[in-house]
Amino acid sequence: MEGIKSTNPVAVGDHVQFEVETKGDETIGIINKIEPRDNYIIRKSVNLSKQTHIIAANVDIAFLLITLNNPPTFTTFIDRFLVTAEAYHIKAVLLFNKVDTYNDDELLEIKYLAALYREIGYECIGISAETGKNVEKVKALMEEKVCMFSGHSGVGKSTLVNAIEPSLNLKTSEISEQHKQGQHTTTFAEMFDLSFDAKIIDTPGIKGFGVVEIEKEELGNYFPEFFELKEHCKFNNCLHVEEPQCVIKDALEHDELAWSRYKSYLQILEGEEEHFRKDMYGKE
Ligand SMILES: Nc1nc2c(ncn2[C@@H]2O[C@H](COP(=O)(O)OP(=O)(O)O)[C@@H](O)[C@H]2O)c(=O)[nH]1
Ligand SMILES: [Mg+2]
Ligand SMILES: [Zn+2]
Repeated sequence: MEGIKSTNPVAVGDHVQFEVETKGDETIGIINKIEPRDNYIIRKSVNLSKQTHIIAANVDIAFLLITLNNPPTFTTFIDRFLVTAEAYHIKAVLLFNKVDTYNDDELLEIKYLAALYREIGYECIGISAETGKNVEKVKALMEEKVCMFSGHSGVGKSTLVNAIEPSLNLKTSEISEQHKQGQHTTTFAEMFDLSFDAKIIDTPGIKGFGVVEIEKEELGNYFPEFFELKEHCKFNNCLHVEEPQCVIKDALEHDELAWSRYKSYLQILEGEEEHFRKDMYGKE
């Protein structure tokens, strides 16, 4: 990997070339080439600060499960997830789960949020992992893809995965049990083949998907609706904060952009790095 010092040369999701060798009655595969990765998700190694750990590679689609309450998912968390997905070049889809539990006001709030994110270009689906509502739509998006499911603890990831593939039931609970008991904080990911030509990468303990270092000047590029406008800012390196003749701030004033998105942008820009890390890589 160019420019990346990784503690693990091969990650879940890697495409490799290998040879098979037989010694006595033992057969082993020897990897001699890792194909270039479309993308990869990293975390900082706990001990070696300069090193990174590749959690997974070649992820096609990352779903974020969102609930309004029980537990609450704040827009800042959603936006950080989306920024990370953009930076990693992974397609992100928002799943508003537990729609069976919401009252009319809450359903309106979901509609508002879904409209906000659809406008930017993100696919949004209201689902119920419990009743099965729109689970078929999720499955349709997963076909032929390597998928990840993220979201706070309790949003319904396991329930959804079980609804998608009931035979995984035992496995997922076993994995999380193992992790609760494990002494090591090391996270390892596993890939599961589903019956309908899709794969799930399970990354226990990761609410979002890893961390990504973003330069201040780059950050606006990962808010697609800002990126679209920014060429019209007076300064081509405009950070959309104090600069005069900033198209992003004009658009906000005219309610053409969402303030919640700008708030998230400022938070990340102002470098609540620690907070960011805890958010995106908190232990469940
Ligand atoms: N009513 C309702 N409850 C749900 C839904 N999805 C998950 N739950 C419940 O939410 C709780 C947490 O779900 P779980 O799948 O363990 O969440 P995880 O921590 O993200 O894996 C469980 O009690 C589930 O039964 C849903 O769509 N509707
Ligand atoms: Mg779970
Ligand atoms: Zn600007």
